[in-house]
Amino acid sequence: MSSILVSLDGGVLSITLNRPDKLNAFNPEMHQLLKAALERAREEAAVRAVLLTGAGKGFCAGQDLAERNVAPGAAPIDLSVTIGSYYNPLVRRMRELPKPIVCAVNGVAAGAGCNIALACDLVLAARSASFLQAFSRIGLIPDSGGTYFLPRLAGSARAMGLALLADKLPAEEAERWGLIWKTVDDAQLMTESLSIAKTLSAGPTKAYGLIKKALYASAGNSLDAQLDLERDLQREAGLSEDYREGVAAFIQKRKPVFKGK
Ligand code: T3D
Repeated sequence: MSSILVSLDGGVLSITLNRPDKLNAFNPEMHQLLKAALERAREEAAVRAVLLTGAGKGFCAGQDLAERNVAPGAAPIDLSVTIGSYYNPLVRRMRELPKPIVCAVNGVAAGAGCNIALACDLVLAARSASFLQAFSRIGLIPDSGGTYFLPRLAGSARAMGLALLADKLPAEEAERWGLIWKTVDDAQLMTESLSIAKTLSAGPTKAYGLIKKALYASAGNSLDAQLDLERDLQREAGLSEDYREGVAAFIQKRKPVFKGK
């Protein structure tokens, strides 16, 4: 069975992390297949939204630690190699994808698994799910963007508490803290996440890509720089067929039919 399941249905590319016995922990094969799925999402015009979730009871437990169990006396593993070749490119690929990524967190999201969820554009979580910066439990620091996302989403006091104490944060608290978009009943998670992904897949895809660009740039920009960026990106949006259609539909008092162009 493949460690990543991929299916395209009506503009939504569903990607399921599929190592349920390991709580979908990452190994190199899973990284490579996830990379291929996200490249497909970028290249294929038929893909207009992505839905990311995990198989089984967990979302993702980060790095597969069975691959990090070094024998006494053996040389340590240089973690910058996997961070540089797998985790960082993954987070960049997700943030730079010019199409929305909806994440359905179906269970515990721990370590890099937590931060990969936070790197998605709209995060829904099952009420029973939880978020865990597990890193300090094993003597590491948050990676995969954790030290960037946490203070920006939840503020530095909460970011520090999550990173130092490595306590499980229940989904409802994650929602209250502004880490995620929404918590839903477990039984509703996939229906609701898919419905949001389907809505997005029928939307103005180019504008969504530009919205991602603008909002993700804002954390590092001054107001002046952000206003300039908005001007430039709005120019691009204004040249799209979907903008033309949006205005025409408004004037004609009908629903717009966006084509993602
Ligand atoms: O190394 C690098 O390349 C650098 C990058 C690092 C990125 C990272 O993600 S570092 C952080 C790695 N992840 C963790 O430290 C989390 C480890 N897992 C846990 O702490 C717990 O599993 C959870 C708190 C997430 C969930 O606990 P619980 O009690 O619900 O489940 P469990 O019983 O611990 O796990 C179920 C099974 O999944 C279990 O296998 P078993 O005993 O039934 O055969 C467990 O060993 C396995 N599992 C869970 N997490 C991992 C894992 N196996 C390998 N690697 C894991 N990360």
